Amino acid sequence: MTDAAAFPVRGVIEGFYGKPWTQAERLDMLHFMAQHGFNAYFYAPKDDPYLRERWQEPHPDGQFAHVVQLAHAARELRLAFYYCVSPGLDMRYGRTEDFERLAGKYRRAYEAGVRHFGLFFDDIPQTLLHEEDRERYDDLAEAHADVALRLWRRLGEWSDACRLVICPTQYHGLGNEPYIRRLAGRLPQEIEIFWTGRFVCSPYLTEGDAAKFAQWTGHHPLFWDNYPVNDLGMANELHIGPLLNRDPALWRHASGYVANAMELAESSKIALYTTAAYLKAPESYDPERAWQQAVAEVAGTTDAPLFLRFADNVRSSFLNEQESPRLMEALLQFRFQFERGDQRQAVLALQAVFDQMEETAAYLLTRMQNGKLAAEVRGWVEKYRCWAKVGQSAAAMIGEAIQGRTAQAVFHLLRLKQWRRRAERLPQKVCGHVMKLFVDAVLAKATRRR
Ligand code: 14T
Repeated sequence: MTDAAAFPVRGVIEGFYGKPWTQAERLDMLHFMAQHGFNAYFYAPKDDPYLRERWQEPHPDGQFAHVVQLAHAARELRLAFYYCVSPGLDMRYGRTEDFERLAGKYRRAYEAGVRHFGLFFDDIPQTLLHEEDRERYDDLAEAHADVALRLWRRLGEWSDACRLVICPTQYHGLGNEPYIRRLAGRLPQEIEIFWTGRFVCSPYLTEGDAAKFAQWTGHHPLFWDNYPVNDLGMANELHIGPLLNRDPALWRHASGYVANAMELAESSKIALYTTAAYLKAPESYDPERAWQQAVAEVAGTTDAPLFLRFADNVRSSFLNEQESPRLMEALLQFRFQFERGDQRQAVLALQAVFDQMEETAAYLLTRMQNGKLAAEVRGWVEKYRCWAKVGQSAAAMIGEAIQGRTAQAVFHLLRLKQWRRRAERLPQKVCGHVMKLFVDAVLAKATRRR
């Protein structure tokens, strides 16, 4: 299978809630994307007010100049630049006046050379807001289809090179829900429809689901994958693990695949690198191998081994339940050895594990080559360091206790509790429940002994 046969659209969307990327971050991301085989960038930050709350107003000149600069940079790099407007918070869908405002918004981008457009109806109320629209349309789907079709016609009058992507209000599910069927049924196949899969954040995307969506709606879905995005309720997770559980045959029924990125632009490149590997050759995608290569490229080959050691403890996301697999293994090993008899040996090995963890954290906090990556992940590495200190204290405590040195053991117990309090005050998710479970078990034993 060749590249061209797989996903026709291979994109990244700046579509998260939170601080939009800076212009420098965007330009850098466009280069990264071009280097790795992506072919489309979607400009849709939720917090650019002129795309959403104040969609009716034109971007101020300075900000629009940035949009134009991006569009030009994208063209140089042979990437499609999608300009995405979300009028659904207050648009009166049936009013000519509102439609002309909307069309004017796209026209300005068109005149700057943009040919790819997004019309987004996501994250708005599920019902028609205005009395006049309720009189005019049967339902929300009919209103959205009407606006989309009028826009599609208008874009066609400007140029037949124009492309249009719709984000429906209901963008997840099976594709057989009334809204999406009524909307999609009215739109020609050339208008693409975003879909996040069964869920907003879908743990799996399968060929079967994509095929059913296509059957129900008559459109091959344009997958909007909410990974690695970490906004809203996911803000304490750092999504730097590999893309997982996307069906190797997904492309057979998809018009494309677009990854929603994190506000942390540099860190996003790690997951996006693995996404690019998946998109290039979905059938032979090897997540672990792609991940190692991703970290080698983004963190640099010198730092990659230490960075990977850390990254193994920030795996949890809706894609992955199992946190800190290597640490977990070491802790199970410790319990086994300790209970089997060779307690001193077990404690020494445990100490080595946490010493290495502490050294890794200290290195990443002070000496990383990629300063931007270091700054973005700092909070998570600090948490990692706290857990290392907790572990070191626990190991030292156990070591003293088995030699009957109670006073020394109590000293380490107090240090353990101090570091644990510090760890618990940091909101970042690191090591999942692995360290907490370990510490609880150790403390339960320690208090039973005395
Ligand atoms: F339009 C979409 F396809 C989509 O996924 N929209 C948003 C997206 O911008 C956001 O980054 C993403 C991840 O949090 O989820 C969607 O936003 C939501 C989803 C919810 F379930 C916002 C509120 C929700 F309750």
